[in-house]
Amino acid sequence: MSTVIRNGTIVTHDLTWEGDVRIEGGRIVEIGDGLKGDTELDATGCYVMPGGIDPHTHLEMPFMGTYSADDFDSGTRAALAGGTTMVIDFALPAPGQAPLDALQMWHNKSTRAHCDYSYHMAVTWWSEQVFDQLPQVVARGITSFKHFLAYKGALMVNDEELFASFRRVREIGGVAMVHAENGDVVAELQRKLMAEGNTGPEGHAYSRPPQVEGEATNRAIMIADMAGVPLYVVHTSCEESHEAIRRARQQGKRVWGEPLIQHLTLDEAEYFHPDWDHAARRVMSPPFRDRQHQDSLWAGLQAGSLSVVATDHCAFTTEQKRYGVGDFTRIPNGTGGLEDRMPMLWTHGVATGRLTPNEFVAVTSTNAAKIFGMYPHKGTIAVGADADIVVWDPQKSKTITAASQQSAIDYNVFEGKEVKGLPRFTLSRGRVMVHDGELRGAEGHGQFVARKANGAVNTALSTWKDLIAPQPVPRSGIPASGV
Ligand code: DUC
Ligand code: ZN
Ligand code: ZN
Ligand code: ZN
Repeated sequence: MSTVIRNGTIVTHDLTWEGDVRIEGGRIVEIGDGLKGDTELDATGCYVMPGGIDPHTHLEMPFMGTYSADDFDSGTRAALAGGTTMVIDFALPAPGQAPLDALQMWHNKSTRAHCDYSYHMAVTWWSEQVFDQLPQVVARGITSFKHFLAYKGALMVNDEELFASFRRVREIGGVAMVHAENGDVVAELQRKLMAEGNTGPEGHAYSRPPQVEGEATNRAIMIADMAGVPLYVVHTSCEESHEAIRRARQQGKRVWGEPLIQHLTLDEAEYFHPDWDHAARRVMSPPFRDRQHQDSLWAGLQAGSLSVVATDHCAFTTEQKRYGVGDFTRIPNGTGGLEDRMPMLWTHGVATGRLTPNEFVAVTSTNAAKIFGMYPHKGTIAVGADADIVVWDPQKSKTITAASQQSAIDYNVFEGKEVKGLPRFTLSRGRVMVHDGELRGAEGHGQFVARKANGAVNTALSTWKDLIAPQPVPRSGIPASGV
């Protein structure tokens, strides 16, 4: 059985051409003119692009006393509805939990996925056990390691742990990732704001100014340099962080920045909305910023100093958000975006002339596939690649509304926004999962994707050659303090 996508304009991160795509056994087997297949999908007037890869989601994540509301069922349905055909979630060990045990927990959750998926491994605490298991995590196809510099008393690691983990990640060929906000400063600002009676959602924004992100990004980049490890900075939301990434890249360091679609398109004024629910639904970390920061992020995507647009999809219902009535520090942090990332980026990026269709493909799919060790298996249209494809209709439009979304929550932070540019078809390994907004989901169709180690090192102009020479990291170099 073969499927042919006919009469579309094929767009990869570097090429655009007219042609048909033939699919068999879940893979692209031929690209050419006038191809024939058992099933034919009409792509007239459409772009045929690699399906989106969102490398930053939190599905069914235990967090802030609850669980994020979208699981691998509703979350991956939302992904497909918006043209995204793969997500990378985070396996998150609880303090004291072994990484391999956390990994098994995430494998158990993801059996319901409708599209392909992988995980990053979070390093939330440090010990000889964690040190010893990281190579086994890599052997299981998980080659990127996330560190939180915020969420003091929960997920946060200190600099000693960060440096030890970064050195170990470099040694095993992985990519280090960082949530860059200074958790100590955030905790103190939270305490001060609450003591002064600033208990509402706007306190969340005041407690996490761009400076806490800029400081932590600079620190993580310098520590990554000393460890010799490539660094991926998640949810880059402001000029201070972007500036540090830009400078590092100019110096030849392997550092990548990831703006979210929310930070590109939504404004901090949302936190001052008179309706508590409205503001609390938009509480996420880092918070939305003002226009000046949004412009910086767009400029970074255009110039190439920022590499990937993600969502940090971490959805909570209004009821869950209300845990924080009277205390903004208890509002579960997170917003949705999986279904809206590609249409919003097309509408505000490509349709406005800020990004070319090729750049759109790069930042929604190809760059993530390359950085996280899946290219060209994922992230492109090429013979031999998985047939994860979106047939994108640039004329198709809709108004975003929670009433018709796949996500399990009762609102949408983009409610009422018009988008022009939507999938006509979304295919996961050759199977049509979405046709004109109608979902033909298949729970359990999604497969785990084992990823290759990136292998990049961060040696370019480093002044720390002695530290980054390829030598084993001594186990005795691990902080004795453990958790
Ligand atoms: N930020 C959020 O808003 N939610 C999940 C975790 C994070 O870093
Ligand atoms: Zn984060
Ligand atoms: Zn996140
Ligand atoms: Zn389902």
